[in-house]
Amino acid sequence: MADLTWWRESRFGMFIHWGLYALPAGQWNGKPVSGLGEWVLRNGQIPLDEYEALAGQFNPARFDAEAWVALAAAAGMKYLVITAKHHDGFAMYHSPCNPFNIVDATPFGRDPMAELAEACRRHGLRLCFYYSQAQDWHAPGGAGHWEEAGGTPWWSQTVEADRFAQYLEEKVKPQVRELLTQYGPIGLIWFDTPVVISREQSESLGDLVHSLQPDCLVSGRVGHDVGDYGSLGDNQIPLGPVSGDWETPATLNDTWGYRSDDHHWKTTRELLHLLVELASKGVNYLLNVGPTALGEIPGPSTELLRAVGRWMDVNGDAIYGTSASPFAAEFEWGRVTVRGDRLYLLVTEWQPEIEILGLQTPVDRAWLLAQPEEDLLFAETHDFGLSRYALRLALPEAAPDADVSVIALQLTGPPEIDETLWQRADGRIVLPGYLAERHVGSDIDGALAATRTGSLSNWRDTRDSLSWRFGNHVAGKYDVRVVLCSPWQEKPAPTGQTVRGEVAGQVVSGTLDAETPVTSPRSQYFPEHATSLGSVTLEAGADQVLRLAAVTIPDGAPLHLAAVELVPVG
Ligand code: JFZ
Repeated sequence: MADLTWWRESRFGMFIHWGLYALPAGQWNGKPVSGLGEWVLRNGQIPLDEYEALAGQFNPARFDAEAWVALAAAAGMKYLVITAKHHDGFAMYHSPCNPFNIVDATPFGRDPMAELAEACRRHGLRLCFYYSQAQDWHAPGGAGHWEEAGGTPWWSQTVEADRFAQYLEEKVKPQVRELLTQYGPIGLIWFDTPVVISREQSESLGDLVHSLQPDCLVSGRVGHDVGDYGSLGDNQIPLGPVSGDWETPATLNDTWGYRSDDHHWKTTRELLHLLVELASKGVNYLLNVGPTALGEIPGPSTELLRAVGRWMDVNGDAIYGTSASPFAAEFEWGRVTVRGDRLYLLVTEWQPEIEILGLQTPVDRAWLLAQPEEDLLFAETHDFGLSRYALRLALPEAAPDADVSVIALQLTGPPEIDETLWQRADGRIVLPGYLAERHVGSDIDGALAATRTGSLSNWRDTRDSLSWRFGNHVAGKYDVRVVLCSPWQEKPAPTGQTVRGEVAGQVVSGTLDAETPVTSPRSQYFPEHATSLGSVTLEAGADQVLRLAAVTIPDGAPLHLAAVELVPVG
């Protein structure tokens, strides 16, 4: 097993999608080509010889490895993953085994990877390579190659098994060998889109990497869960903390490779929230830039990364080397990370006072990372009746950072946490899907499942049900709301299921719909909708139980549950 220490401690890396596709930049014959920039060959159905001819025009005279790596370093990124070969099959490095490469086929004639390797050494970043092992639209035998797909639709990724095996031996393995022998130590190989690859083939690629460089990591997208760590979906934020080692690749706008008409840039605030959100769930953030055909990282990307870097200069301690929040639930004021005896509170919603529930370890000292000399005032209380631990921190009037301000808490030892889901300071009781106890009464096939990303999905069988234990310190009337989340980026969750909730001897029920969007969903890419089932009246208690059963689940409309929430009424 490869050593993941450096990768875990890094938490933040730069992704670079750079290739011939930066020349058409999302256009072909003057017309925009829908979809991802680096997919222009396929999405634009460009004849191979015309695409090959782009190499003759590729001359990124402004390419400056030092500038790229200095930018990554200034942003606080610790590793850099660059497309050595994307699905178009073009090697962006000097590949002696295959002439379709930047040194042999372009007027540029330089090897950018050699220059990047040097710059990375100077700045102490790990150089890593993206390599499309299965899809290769240019090499005979590669998945998605025109001729291989002959007769089938142009987007098909089929290929005959023995031709694919030959391509693996003749192109992929020799090129992976080149990448791991020409540039010194490589941090990881980011394989992608395994599509047609067999388990055996994935394993043999992993073995090849480890045999050449035992410390080089292999990304999960090599296929069949063979990698050293997992890759979440693009831009994906898991609903809860993940176990194991995961990374989310993410874009600054909507495209990986350079696309001249994509101006949909995220804001610095959005980027910092993503970074913080992912760190609080124990996930690495691999943030992409798409340099132009001249070799420049677009201006808006540079500015955004510099802004993130300014935040990291002050607050990096709350990110590097930390682990996911040790708390079961999330807090309404922000997110948490931990390193040893120190908790970091990453406050996104600044307020005069914040409350942390469930921390049983005493606090020694609290301060803002932006003002390390000044102590913050805090009070620890323990309600013996309810056995509820609360830590309250008084915050200065002005947030030190408009986007995310970080409070460090030095504890007397590693944090010990009471896992009860406590009613929050804002009065809400939030019961996340991923923390539900599952009662599976159906055949295992149809059973509801918690996905690796923490959401509870694919609840298809009315014999299954859920329950949560929770505590509330305020007696009163609560509206019971069921929140569905999109199972996949931007597609709304199916609705029309009838569910029944039971708490403290009271029953509420209703049919779920998509009429009321949640204004602050747990993830900005996965829309959520809340349906009210009616209200219940609760005494205060530390041992409440809410059960959720499904009365009807229409065909094709499994439940994808983000949470059940009890919201105080009146
Ligand atoms: C792949 C590539 O096809 C794409 O061009 C880009 O390089 C991206 C980083 O990776 O696309 C994917 C692969 C997997 C998912 C989404 C897009 N996924 O699992 O969500």
